[in-house]
Amino acid sequence: MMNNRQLADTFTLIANLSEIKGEVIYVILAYRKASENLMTLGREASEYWKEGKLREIPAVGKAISEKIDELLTTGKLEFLEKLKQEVPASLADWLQVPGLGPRKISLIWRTLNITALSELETAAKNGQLRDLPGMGVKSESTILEGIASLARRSGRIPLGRAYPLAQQIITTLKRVKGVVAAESAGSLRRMRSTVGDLDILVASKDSAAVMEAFINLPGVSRVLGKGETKSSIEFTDGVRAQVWVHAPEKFGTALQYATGSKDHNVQLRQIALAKGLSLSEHSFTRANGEIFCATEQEVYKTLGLPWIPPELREDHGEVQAAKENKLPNLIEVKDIKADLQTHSTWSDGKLSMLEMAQAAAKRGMKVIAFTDHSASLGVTGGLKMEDHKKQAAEIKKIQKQLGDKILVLHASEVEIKADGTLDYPDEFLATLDLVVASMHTSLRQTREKVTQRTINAIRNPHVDIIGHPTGRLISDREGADLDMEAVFKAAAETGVALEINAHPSRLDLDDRYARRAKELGIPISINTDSHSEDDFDNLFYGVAIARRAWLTRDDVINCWSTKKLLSWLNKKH
Ligand code: DGT
Ligand code: CA
Ligand code: ZN
Repeated sequence: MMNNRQLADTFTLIANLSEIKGEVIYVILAYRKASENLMTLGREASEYWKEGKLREIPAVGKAISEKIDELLTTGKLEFLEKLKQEVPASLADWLQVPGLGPRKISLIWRTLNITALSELETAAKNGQLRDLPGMGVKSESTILEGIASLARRSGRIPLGRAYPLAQQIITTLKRVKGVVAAESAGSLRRMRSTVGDLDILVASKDSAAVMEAFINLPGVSRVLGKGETKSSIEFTDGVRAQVWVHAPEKFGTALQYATGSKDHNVQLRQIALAKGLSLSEHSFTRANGEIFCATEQEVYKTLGLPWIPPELREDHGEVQAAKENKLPNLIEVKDIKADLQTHSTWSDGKLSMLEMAQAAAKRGMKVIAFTDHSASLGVTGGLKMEDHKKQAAEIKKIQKQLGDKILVLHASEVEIKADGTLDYPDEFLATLDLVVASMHTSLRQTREKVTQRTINAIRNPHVDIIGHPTGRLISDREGADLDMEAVFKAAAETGVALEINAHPSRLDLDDRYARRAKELGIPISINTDSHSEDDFDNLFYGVAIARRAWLTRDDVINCWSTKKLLSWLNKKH
């Protein structure tokens, strides 16, 4: 059965091939929109399908629901097979080349009869493109540059890399004369787990000075465009950034626009129109003049709405919630009082338990659980059962030194083995304060197997939390092909918590699953999975994902008082 990602990829492919074929734009946009919504859906489309409710998926109308139905029934799509006979599927990759649009692709393909990206590169190198209508030596070199930059750019940028880079850029730009404010915008400000590029907003009356500083940032390899309000650059590692400069009195409107998402902004413009206003990047306009907004608060206020936190601006119901004054009171970093997955030198961590506990206490934690790995994860120096006696004794010792600054829990990150059993027997698990169960191996098992493995762990009465449930590594590997709805069902029944692992290479659960879990009343646990002191700072990313999932303090067990947390753990054991 196809999962959401496979369905989304199919519709993106259809959109791309249709574009090269020359299909009308609104049809292409409909496919793209459906693909996007499938990617961000909290439940599998196949679940809606079983209930006969495909049309309830946003942006899925009659034509697309019929295609999903065919794909789920047969695993294939006649329409796509026909389309591929008209337009070879490998041409879709060409659209990724900067500077190459569908019309040129169609022209090159039809004239030279080439379909592979490597053939395109050869043709450009051999000077075969310059004589095609509308092209020249310049377009040849643009295409070659585009192919080279595509090779450097390996897809979207992980938030953990984009965020610190943007902070550096912002710090530099704030020092430029005349700059009143500088802030991130786009998907970065919305804290998506990956971003396409970095968008930065600057308030200044002297745009030229900002642009000059921007294109001269260290590590810039190319200037993609330089203008009065907007400039774009590419760094040597392929990361792209753009800056928008606006006068301080328009900063609110500009920031709101550049933060997006596009779909959120469409909603706002509709509200504006209903009030007889037109909202642009610069201002509101109405019959008798313009309204400028220096802050975002004023933009939303003009629309009769409370300010909406950027993490919610995905057109996932936030505008309606704002209208009804039902926006969630989103969780913040300072609400987190416990870190329930950390590692010490007892397994693969870099610091002793005492050092880790002190570092956590310094960051305001009241509870820390040491979840050193269990034995079967050999590479991490996992603990055998007998090792735990010694670890327990050391915990007792350091607890005396720490006093009531922070409570140390003796826990374990127990491996869910490939056969679905846990690494320690139940009698032993019962002796621990807390059990996190996770998978690190055999993630590519069939959906049935890997789902059953996770459910076994959830149904074990000693397991409290499932660590990084899907096992995805952002930009390295996809998560296991879990039947998430089945996992959620088991977790809801047993009251086991699911983790949002805050490490920026994981961010697992992601926001759409975390939101679905909340809907089903499943407790969430946000943990840093720290192996060193700096890792504790990753909490910020985990909380960002939780905010994108609409989570409040009450949804997250790490925010509870020590008393409530301990009584929850006791009840489970
Ligand atoms: P990304 O970079 O792919 O992760 O996604 P975003 O959301 O950062 O999108 P990007 O970088 O293409 O554009 C930055 C912002 O600019 C976006 O969040 C909203 C605004 N924007 C861009 N294109 C359009 C558009 O066609 N219409 C509207 N209303 N806003 C746009
Ligand atoms: Ca962006
Ligand atoms: Zn782990």
